[in-house]
Amino acid sequence: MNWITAKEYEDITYKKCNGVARIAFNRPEIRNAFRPKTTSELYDAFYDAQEDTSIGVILLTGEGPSQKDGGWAFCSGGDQKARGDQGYVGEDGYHRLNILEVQRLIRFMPKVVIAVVPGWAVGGGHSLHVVCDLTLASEEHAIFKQTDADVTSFDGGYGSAYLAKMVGQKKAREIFFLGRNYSAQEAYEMGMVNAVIPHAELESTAYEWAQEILAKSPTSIKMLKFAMNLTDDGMVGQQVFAGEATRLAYGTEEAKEGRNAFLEKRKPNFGANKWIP
Ligand code: S0N
Repeated sequence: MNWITAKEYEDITYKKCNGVARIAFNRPEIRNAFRPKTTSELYDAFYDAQEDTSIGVILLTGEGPSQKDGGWAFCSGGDQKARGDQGYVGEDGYHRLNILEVQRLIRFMPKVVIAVVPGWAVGGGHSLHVVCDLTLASEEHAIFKQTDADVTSFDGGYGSAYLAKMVGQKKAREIFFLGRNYSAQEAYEMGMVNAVIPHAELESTAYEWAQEILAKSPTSIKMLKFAMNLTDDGMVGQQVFAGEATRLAYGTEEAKEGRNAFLEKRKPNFGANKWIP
């Protein structure tokens, strides 16, 4: 793997290699907690990866270990030090919840996002792994935990309701109501982790999974992701799926005739066999 830095940021790292983008939280001393600046940077990097036609898979992970104590983290959620009396305060002084915009970008982007969890996935960090398409976890260091109910947060969308679809209602309520620690193996058995990987092989395995996906049909992968999202995303899910169907329809002879007829100020002739069953 020959990762090339795609853009320099303060709170995250962003690299690319052979069709794969790697976005990593880079505040290991505080278990990769995010502040409004972090989420703005995340949004920017994810948007770049979405728009880059050479990229098909994005790995979301956390840099580490902490120089202070050697601890590993994917992300420990909202930075409690950046949280004022009214919420998370950005450098501009405004209170923001823009991690939810990052969640939506991950959810709706026509590419596969893999959470690569090298350590703690906690609070809003846990919600992020839930919203990713796949999760790979470090056998030795990954720990999954929901502290929302300890610090008066409540991710009422993908982090909880979608989690319940993934692991079942009783288990999701246990995760949120008790806030216990779960190992990678326990998370795998619950159905919220795809594979438990020895820590030293985590990154290379994630890259291999990405390469396997990259060998598939991009259109199939995109339509499958949107189809699987659709039933849980309501009208927005339908809109995203139908938007891609429209894009495909534009490439047909029928669509070209519709456009040409309008431009030539004549009635369209869609041909004798227009109502294909
Ligand atoms: C991650 C935990 C379990 C790790 O424990 P461990 O290994 O014992 O390490 P510590 O000694 O506790 O931590 C090491 C250093 O890191 C700092 N630190 C850790 N996490 C954070 C954090 N989230 N914010 C700020 N600092 C953090 C520690 O303070 C320590 O530093 P020093 O040595 O200087 O003291 C454990 O650390 C832990 O439980 N962390 C807190 C987890 C947490 O409660 N996170 C917030 C949960 N809520 C959210 O994430 C909501 C986020 C959000 O924006 C959102 C999302 C969706 C919808 C709504 C919202 C909303 O805004 O509410």
